[in-house]
Amino acid sequence: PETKYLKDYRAPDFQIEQVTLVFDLREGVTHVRATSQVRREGAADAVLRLDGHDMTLMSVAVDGVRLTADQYQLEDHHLTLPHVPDQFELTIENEFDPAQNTALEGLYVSKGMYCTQCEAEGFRRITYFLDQPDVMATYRVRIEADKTAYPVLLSNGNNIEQGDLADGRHYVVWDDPFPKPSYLFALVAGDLAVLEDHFTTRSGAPVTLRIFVAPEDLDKCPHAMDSLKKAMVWDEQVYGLEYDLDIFNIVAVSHFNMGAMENKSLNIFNTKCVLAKPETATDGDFAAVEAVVAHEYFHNWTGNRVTCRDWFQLSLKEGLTVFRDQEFSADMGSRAVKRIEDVRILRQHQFAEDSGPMAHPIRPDSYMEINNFYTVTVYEKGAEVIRMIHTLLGPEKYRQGIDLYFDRHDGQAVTCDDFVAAMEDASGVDLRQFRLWYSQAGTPEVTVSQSYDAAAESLTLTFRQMTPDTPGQTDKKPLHIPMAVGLIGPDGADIPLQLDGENAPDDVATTRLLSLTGSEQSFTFVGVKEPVVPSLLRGFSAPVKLKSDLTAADRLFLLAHDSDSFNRWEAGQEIAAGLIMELVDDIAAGRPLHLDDGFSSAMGKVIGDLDLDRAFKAEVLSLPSEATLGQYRSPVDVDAIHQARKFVRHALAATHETALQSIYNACQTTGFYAFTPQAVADRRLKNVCLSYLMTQETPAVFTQSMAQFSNADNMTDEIAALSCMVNSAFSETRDAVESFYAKWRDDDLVLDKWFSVQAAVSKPETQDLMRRLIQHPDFDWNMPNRVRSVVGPFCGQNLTCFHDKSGRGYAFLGDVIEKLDPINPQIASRLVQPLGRWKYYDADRQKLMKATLERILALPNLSENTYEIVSKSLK
Ligand code: BAL
Ligand code: ZN
Repeated sequence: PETKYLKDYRAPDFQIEQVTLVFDLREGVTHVRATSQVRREGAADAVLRLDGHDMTLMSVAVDGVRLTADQYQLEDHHLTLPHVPDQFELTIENEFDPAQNTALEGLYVSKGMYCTQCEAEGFRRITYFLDQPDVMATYRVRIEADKTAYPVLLSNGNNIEQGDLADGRHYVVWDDPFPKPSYLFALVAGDLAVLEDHFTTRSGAPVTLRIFVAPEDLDKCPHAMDSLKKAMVWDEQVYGLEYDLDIFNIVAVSHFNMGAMENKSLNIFNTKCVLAKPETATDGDFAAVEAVVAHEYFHNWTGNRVTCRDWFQLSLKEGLTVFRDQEFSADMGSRAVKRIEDVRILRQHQFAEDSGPMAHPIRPDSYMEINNFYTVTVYEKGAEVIRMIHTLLGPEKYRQGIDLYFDRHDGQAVTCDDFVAAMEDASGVDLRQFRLWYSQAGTPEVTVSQSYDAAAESLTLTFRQMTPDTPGQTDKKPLHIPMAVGLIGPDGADIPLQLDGENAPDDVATTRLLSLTGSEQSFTFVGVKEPVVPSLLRGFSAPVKLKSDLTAADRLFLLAHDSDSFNRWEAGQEIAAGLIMELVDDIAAGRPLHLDDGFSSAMGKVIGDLDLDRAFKAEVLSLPSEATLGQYRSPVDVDAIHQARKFVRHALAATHETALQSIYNACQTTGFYAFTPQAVADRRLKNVCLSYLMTQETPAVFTQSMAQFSNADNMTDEIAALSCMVNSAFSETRDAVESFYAKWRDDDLVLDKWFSVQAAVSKPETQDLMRRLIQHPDFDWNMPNRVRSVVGPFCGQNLTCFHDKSGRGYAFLGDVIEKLDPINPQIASRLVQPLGRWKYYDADRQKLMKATLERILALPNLSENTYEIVSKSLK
């Protein structure tokens, strides 16, 4: 496959200003007629080269005159017209069968309904077109289909005409007045139920809101509708952005590669990210629906009104929109917990990506297959970069920058540089060095040391930064890192901050933002009358790895006192990670295991602290994951990490059993399910306590789990109890697994949970179980959610099984990729990625992992998606 480079970008030679599409949807074949108004923008001799995949071309006409075959060139992926006028009408007719489209890109069929996914390059599977985001046209779309099977026909914009046709067919015409790139085109045809609501924008414009779903899912829509209205209000209040059309539609689709898609006025959602009711969706699902509904809605401005010039700029819209949805969720629930959750994801997944074979900057320089770059780096690290701009500018100047960005670029396809320039010009803050965050890959490592001068009453913090080499990038330059710092006095209170050479501050701000710009830099705080403990990188103010000379006692002090809740949590995590890694050494050396008393009593205080927010308490009690611990050291000893972490959980539970049990009892929620921060916190803490208690494997606690499982009126409690039981040794667990299946076998999203819970069980028998799960009558290779639910937890969480030294886990993944790649390359290329971390494992596992990658690379007709990942993984 060909590699595309950012440096090769050229503005298009032609623009398509308007396109009229006519879809004739019939059993076995869909016929498309596209009539485009084309205008030359480049050289007089430039040829018109259209993109197109997997279609049968029927005819091509220029200004109504049909071309003969010698007047165009048709290749696998292109249709080229060598001689065209400067301005003309191009009419193309083509056919394909959406029912055969298992890649789920372009137009396809999911459970009897037609739907589309065009980002990034799906539109070229619908018609021959200039399928790139800097070509922006207005669209008029006529859809014709059987009226009984497909009563609902949807596309972007406004419904301007509809009527009946012969033979029981009907048609609808949609018109979208906003010019848009082809990736935002959408079409849906199906037999769908609808939840309808209304919103009035702050300037008084009425908007009809609709969520279309399979009829049996109608009772799972109210939460998404509620989330949509909250997002609309939030965007008006926080960003001054209003909705701009009369209609906003959401459609839920079962077979979907992504979480959701922001097509103009017709968002298409994976059912998983839109459907929720208490009996079937967990609190985590409710939160995800709220976040994703908001994310897609926010794209209407950050993505649609202002879009990307090219796909290298993907983070322009994704990083910014993730930052917006993170802040929205923080405002809707607990800000402190949201930040912790986001940083957990960043560390576990993005830091891993940044240290692996696919490491890339948030604005990549090159790619083979753009679908491989919808990554945690472009999205989550991209959001951290926007967050740092927000931090450096402050909220007011950030908002001025946003306003200037829209003033300058509404209706345009632009670059990340355009965004940063608007921020810089509006604020006067120099972001020249900061721009390196867009072009440099890798996670910066910041080392800090402190020296206290009692005589001078000063504390000097010295920071050093270094960004490791990543594939294709060496000798990294120092970055502009915003480092939020506080100093905590012996009484546990923050002290006022004054840097050497500064006047005493007017305000009593106790968090100070330092700008690290050099590879080594010192800051001296004066007026520090007593030794203090520094609280560094407050709120995780930059996506870096911080190494400090804080002692274990300092960290215990921070865990008890830090006013920055993120750092308070962080101190606990750091202590836990340090202890677990020491236990890993003990296991290797054959020493007996012992839980550190200081840590145990600190955790005891957290457990017993009645004033501590319950959601926060649950976060502190949740130890770093095995995957996160695996990043501390190489080669990764998966078995020892699992054993050590399990030992700590078991020992903490044994010591604090009574307290854990009383919290469990105190957190029982009563009455109807509510998705409120307090109720969510109660359920989360209760279930964290249950999982600790279950480590003791007593019949009493098993009975307690079984009772919770049987009596639960919500999925959060039901699946948490099931998960506790399947990880225990009690044989009665089998009954619970079977009864869950019998109860939920007709609900795809719940059944996904049934598969996931089993695939995550760290027991030797899971190897055989995995083989049975992919043979199960409810397993379906064509359903991305189902495939992910089985393979994802096995390879991502169940590290002892996936990395079993026999190589059986790797062989399983190899078999999965062999089967899946021809069906759905996008999903295959995602799932194969854990093998790319081979260099972090011991020699025997390295050999097995590489052999599996080589086996995949040798597969005939391997997709470009999977080829890119596997070939880069083997370098
Ligand atoms: N644009 C692809 C899906 C999303 O990020 O919203
Ligand atoms: Zn997005």
